[in-house]
Amino acid sequence: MDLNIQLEQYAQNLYQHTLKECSKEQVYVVLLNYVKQALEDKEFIKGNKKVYYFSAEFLIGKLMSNNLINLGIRKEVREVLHANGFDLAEIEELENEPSLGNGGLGRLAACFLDSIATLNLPGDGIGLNYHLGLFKQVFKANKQCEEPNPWIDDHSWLNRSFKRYRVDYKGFSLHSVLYDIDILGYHGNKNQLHLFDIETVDENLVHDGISFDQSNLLKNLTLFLYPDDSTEEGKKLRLYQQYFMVSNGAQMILEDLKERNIPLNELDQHVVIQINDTHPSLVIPELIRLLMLEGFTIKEAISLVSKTCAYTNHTILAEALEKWPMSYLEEIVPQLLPIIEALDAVAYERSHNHKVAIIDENKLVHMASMDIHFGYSINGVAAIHTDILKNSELKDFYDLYPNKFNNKTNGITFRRWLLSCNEELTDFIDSLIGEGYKENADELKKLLDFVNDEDVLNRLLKIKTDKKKELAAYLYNHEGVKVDADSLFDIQIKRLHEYKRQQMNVLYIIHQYLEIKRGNLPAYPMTCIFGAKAAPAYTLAKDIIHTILCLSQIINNDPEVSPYLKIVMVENYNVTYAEKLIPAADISEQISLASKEASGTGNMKFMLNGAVTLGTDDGANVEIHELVGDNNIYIFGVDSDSVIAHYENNDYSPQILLEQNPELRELVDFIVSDTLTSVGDREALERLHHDLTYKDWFMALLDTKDYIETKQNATKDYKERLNWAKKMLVNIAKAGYFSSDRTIKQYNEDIWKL
Ligand code: GL5
Repeated sequence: MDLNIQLEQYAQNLYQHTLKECSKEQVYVVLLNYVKQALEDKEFIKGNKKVYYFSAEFLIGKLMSNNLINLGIRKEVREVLHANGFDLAEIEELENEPSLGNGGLGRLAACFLDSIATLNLPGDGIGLNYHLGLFKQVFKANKQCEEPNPWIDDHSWLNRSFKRYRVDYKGFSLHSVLYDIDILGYHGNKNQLHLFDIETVDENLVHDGISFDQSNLLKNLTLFLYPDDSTEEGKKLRLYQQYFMVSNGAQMILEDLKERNIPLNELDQHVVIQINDTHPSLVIPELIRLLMLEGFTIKEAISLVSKTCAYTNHTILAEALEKWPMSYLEEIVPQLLPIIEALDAVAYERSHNHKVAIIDENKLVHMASMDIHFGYSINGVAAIHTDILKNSELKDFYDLYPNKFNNKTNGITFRRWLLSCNEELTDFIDSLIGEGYKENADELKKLLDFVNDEDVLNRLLKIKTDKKKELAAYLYNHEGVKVDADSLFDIQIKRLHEYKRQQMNVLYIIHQYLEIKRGNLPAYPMTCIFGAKAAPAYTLAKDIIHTILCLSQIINNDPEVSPYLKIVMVENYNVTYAEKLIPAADISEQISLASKEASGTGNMKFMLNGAVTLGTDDGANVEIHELVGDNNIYIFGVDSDSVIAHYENNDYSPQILLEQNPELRELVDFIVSDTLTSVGDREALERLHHDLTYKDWFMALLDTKDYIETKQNATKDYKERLNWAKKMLVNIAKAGYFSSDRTIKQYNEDIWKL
């Protein structure tokens, strides 16, 4: 039936209005209901074997535009709405962004679900339905404050399922409820994201920002993603959450097998569980426990589970490799302890090496160790990251199980990160090389034929400028800052963490500010844009945000400086914001300390949208560098081997660097200058100053000089517009490798074998 007529029918049924008579909000609901029905009508992807992607985070972003694209009706819907006086972009804007993730790890999970469905592979996500999700960031007095981020309203993509399970904790049980979100492949069929929840969550428990009674599990279990774990209660709450997720997921998997009359001893032939970082690691002992309840011996259960589970490591930072005290497990899920002890014994039998123990001498249970001993595949997320795992971080494990280790370089879904967020560029690419690249991203290489075509290069520049104008208007409306769309847009958007070195970017900004004040004007005006949330208990990260906001206040209001330099830190950076920022970027800041960024995926999104990377040889930057060549990327800084050596030899000293470099000292000292303290909180600024001076654990000062020089070179090159456009084109053309379709094909061929 004609789309217009169908939408009219929905409008009639829901509101007794014609489409034209509906408000924008009503049009959104009309469209939501129409699309949900279209998804409902799609078939589930079927197969003999299915992957379950267990993850604490699914940073799925708004879903309307992606669903329209995957249904193949976005253009048609736009026309129908337009004919009725509505703008699809405005309607899409009304959707609440689900708040189910924090950073790249969660966004990767979302890209993977899209690609799994697009490749027509059976695969579902398993996670939790956090009502308030990750906090909402607001700025007050140049500081980050946290507020609840309610995102679920009466009209959402969640479908209530009839499935329920009982999850036992020591002394009590919780009954789950399940919400599913349909995940449609591009022009294909669907899988699901399963989000477990409890009925009794009480959002009113929250007061004063995001504080709440952390002990009241019946009311708080699924309130927040990553509740503050600086207290013991907070840590335990995370453990309660993790067990809830994995127990529900494991029960659902076994129930499904039974319904299909598949004997449970064939588990590994029909199911793969991909453990996304260590948050879901308890699925291993839980599945063993459930199988034992079904009559398997522990030996049989361990063997079966070991053939079913695979683990992805997403970081080498110790803070993210979770270790749970045995005492917590005893207090919360005592039923798992004998199993974990048995696993520890098996691990020791195999290795005779305490360095790979599951339970250490301090009675801490190492989740990653359990995954590696009892998973059949261990992968890192970029070539250099996997090498570091093999050769240093997890060397003892690699020596024990060399065949389990493999690399799967991350990827991104082009449906969201090109087709949806940059239609102008998409249409232009279509006009040059056809649409084949949408199914086979490698075909983007065909763009290289145009590298000397001035018309094409000028069009690319024009599209970029248009996206910058759009962003400038948005920033004016949302942040109240006027930026010049003709300036160079330099963008660093990612979680706030010292290893990502936003503080080094701060030192660059201070350098430029001081230079401009001295009359040394930059080669080109620049707008430096940041987006980042800091974990609520991560004081230094919040200090860095504070410093950026203070700098922006000083610089943007200084008429001597602001024509050449503007600073914008966007509030509450999220997927929706990223979709506006990335198409408008000229320079993509990927400046982590080499060896520390496992992969990065923002780097890929920027590249695909024609931004040029300024980065260290870290994570997937290394692969981007190899693909585009020296001329189309700006690489600086010490390499990862030197960094690892510094840590091993414990010989890095910011103090010595500062003594030898008065210029560097001037930059660092500016953080506590009268200029900055006049608008900022002295204590916070001093804390950052002190840290950089005496600690600088992520060696920002080591690379600052090289960073500033390289960024200045990039700025000079930017002036040569056609030459710069060539770099843009090469980056787009070489981005095909970073399609998550490629990544998922590799997961399937090497690990899942669906
Ligand atoms: C991360 C890494 O830090 C990123 O480098 C990586 O790209 C991402 C996906 O593999 O995983 N690990 C992590 O905990 N978050 C990440 O972004 O949040």
